[in-house]
Amino acid sequence: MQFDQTLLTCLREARHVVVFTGAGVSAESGIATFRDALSGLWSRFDPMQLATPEAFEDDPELVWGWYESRRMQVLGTSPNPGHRAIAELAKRVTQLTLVTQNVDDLHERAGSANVLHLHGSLHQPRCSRCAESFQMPLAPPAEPAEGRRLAPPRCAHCGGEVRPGVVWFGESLPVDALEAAFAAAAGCDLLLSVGTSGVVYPAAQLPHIALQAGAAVVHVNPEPQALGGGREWLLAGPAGEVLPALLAAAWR
Ligand code: BJW
Ligand code: ZN
Repeated sequence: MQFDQTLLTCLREARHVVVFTGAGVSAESGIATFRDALSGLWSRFDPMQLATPEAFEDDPELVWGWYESRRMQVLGTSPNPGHRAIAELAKRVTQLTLVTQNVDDLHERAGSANVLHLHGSLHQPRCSRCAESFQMPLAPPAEPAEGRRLAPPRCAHCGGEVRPGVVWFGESLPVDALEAAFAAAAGCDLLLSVGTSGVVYPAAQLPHIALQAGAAVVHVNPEPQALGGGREWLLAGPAGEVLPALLAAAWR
């Protein structure tokens, strides 16, 4: 794989790198991206419709069942070379801030620390009424026979329904994580945007903030991306191939 020399120098010399990831970084671990059509028993449903507070209010068993099946899928898979290359990059540069939109824990399992999760986590459910966190058993019950519906557990504190600890459309992002991510983007030398369609706000602002602050922005994505100018690059390909090759080329 060939890389632009200016880009390699930028990466090697960057004091602060921000890595901003989306569902594409977990695709090679077998986790479908958010905008891929759902498969199997879930193929009748639209994730845009399920990932809302209204959907949970209308049909908590359907929504809880969907999130439990996704949590099971994540527990059954492993980080891929893309996640591992990001953890490795943190050892090579002075400062690295990892910001993810993903609700899985594959970055952490690849060895990344202090990951800023903008859209929450599949693994931190909480009470929908009093917000008390809920401890999920590591090996939860298998999906029910019909494969979809599962009654959410009840909060030990107030009896309310437990909900997934993720950020749904129309909900606020965690303020501390969002502020830290914005500050990192505004202060970095280079932002690597990996495997995101960049259509969900406010997270999608991060590459723009970095560009406006004069940083270089590098997109890693197999699909074409609109590029703004000389300090923006596309490395076309899957993250699990591009990122290890990029590190090998920059620190050969
Ligand atoms: C590979 C690959 C490989 C494949 N290697 N790459 C207009 C302007 C601004 C905002 C809004 C607006 N209209 C509405 C809004 C608000 C809304 C929003 O942005 N909507 C847009 C759809 C327009 N935002 C919100 O509601 C947010 N809250 C908010 O703004 O609060 C204030 C407010 C309230 C009320 C009204 C207005 C404002 C909250 C957003 C929460 C998003 N949550 C989700 C669900 C989380 C739980 C769950 O997973 O179920 O987060 S939505 C979903 O999208 C998920 C993802 O994190 C997020 C981003 O998706 P991502 O990661 O980019 O995945 P994909 O599938 O889209 O893309 C995958 C990419 O990977 C593709 O490019 C592939 O090519 C690539 N790829 N294989 C590398 N191997
Ligand atoms: Zn409660």
